[in-house]
Amino acid sequence: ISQKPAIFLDCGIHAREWISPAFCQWFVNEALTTYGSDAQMTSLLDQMDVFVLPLFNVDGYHYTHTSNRMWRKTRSRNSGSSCVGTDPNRNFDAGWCTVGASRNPCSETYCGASPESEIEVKNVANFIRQNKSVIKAYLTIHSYSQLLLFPYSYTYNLSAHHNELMSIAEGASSALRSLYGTRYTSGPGAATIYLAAGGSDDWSYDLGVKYSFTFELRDTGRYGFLLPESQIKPTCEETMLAVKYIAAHVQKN
Ligand code: ING
Ligand code: ZN
Repeated sequence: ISQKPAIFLDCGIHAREWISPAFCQWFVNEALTTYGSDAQMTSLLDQMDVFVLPLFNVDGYHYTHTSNRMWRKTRSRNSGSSCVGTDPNRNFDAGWCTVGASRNPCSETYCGASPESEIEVKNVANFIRQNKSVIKAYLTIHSYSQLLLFPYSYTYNLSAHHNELMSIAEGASSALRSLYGTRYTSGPGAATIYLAAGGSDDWSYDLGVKYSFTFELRDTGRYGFLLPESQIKPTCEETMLAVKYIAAHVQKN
């Protein structure tokens, strides 16, 4: 039980986005091996807790290793349909299933039978609700497209903290670019990628977690979800700089 302010970080919401769980594992290793030597990591972990969910969609991720590398959704059964799975990033209770999501269980963006119908979504939402007094930031890692997104995705309306979130996203993108020159675009989800309801960052933001961001890691489409092994380490290294930039901002606020 923690009294420190906290950051919640999740990876692997979508099964085929393999660079994402790689990043959470990298983050935990960096935290454990640079605490005490890296000044920023030491100060961050002295002052804050970081809750890391290294693999949100365990069943889907497993399925991408055994049966279908391009699987996106969960693997839950849908009553009345032979199609399997719900899109966990359409299943949060944020404008649920109003735009950019489908009521068809066979769709890749199926929103589910009801908000939080997926056990993975329900449990993450419960954890964040139960700890909302300490959780100051929610970071979720996807791929691909090299974007740093923040609310809203379910509406074109700008969030109440749009200017602050945009400035943090641009600072984090600059920090990321400083290592290998990888260019990211920052902005609210709806205008930057597409309108889509039921996403986790919109839900956490509306719950009161002001610093809610969705990362879309490398690349921009040459390899897409099939990012070569040679890019895992540089992608994780540059992403760490952006995550640490956001954490530093959260720490001083
Ligand atoms: N992109 C996200 C998706 O779930 C997104 C984009 C972010 C939508 C935030 C809604 C909210 O479609 C990927 N690649 O999954
Ligand atoms: Zn995704």
